[in-house]
Amino acid sequence: MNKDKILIIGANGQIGTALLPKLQKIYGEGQVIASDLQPAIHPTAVFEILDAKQSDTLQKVIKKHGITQIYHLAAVLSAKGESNPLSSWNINMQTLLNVLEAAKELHLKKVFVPSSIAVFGKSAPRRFTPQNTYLDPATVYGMSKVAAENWCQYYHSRYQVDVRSLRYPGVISYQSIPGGGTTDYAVEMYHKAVAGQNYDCYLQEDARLPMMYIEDALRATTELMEAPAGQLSVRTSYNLTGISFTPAELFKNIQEQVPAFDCTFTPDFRQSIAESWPESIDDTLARKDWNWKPDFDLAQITTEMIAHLTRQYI
Ligand code: AKB
Repeated sequence: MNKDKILIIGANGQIGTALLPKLQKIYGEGQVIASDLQPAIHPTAVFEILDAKQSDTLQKVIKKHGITQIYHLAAVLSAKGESNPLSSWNINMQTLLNVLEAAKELHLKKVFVPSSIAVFGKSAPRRFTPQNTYLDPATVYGMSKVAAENWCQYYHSRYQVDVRSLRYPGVISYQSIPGGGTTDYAVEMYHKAVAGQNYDCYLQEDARLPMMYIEDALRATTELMEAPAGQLSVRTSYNLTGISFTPAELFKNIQEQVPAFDCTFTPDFRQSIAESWPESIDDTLARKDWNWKPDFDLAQITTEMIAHLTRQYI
């Protein structure tokens, strides 16, 4: 019997919504506590309204439920973060530091903190971006993730906190609509196509970015968390790759299955964020250390997305 008790912070978000049932399956429904700023959107979950900026409240929830692991998924993402940089920095850093302190003081077994391709900026090679390269992000979100990665490594080496992290690419999911990211266009395009509407994309048609299907992102997360600690050579955050495509390629791919769908391209400020990010990622270390291998290519993602969203729209 697995005695671990998991706290998800940011359970109403894109990753949290999909990760909750997966963790419930692994650990048992009563063993996973979902939390967010707003009331539960998951009818089956044990739920706490939690503002992780409040260290006392966070520690109370951890003690109340006997939490042993935290998945800290709450963050202000790249596009939204630019509308209020200081507040975004404060939210992203304060919540992270509260989680790491709680993990240290309350001797948690493991913590997961997502990072992002947003840690890279213009100085990093754009193709097959290596694990260790320049990190000069153009967004406050990216800056907060670079700092977060270093704080994770610091808490691991100084206090032996077993904190693990992945640099997620854009994640494509049907379970919820993402908010505030630069890669959100991909999910929006699927929704419009299935709803029988056309889409005006806010990125240029050739803005190639690393992306990943939610099932791959969830499997990467649980595989990293289950890997023996001794196998992990990266304690900042692992590069992680699925596939890469442009908005034009996604449009064509969707159109093959939804011939009536049309898409136009009207780039806005998010285009310059996309241009500062890699086109593809070298995730050799993830493959070597914990046997990472993505499953889904673009055609499979499109088939899955259209099937799932069609059920939601009828
Ligand atoms: C965003 O677009 O901000 C996120 C990310 C790549 O971290 N989806």
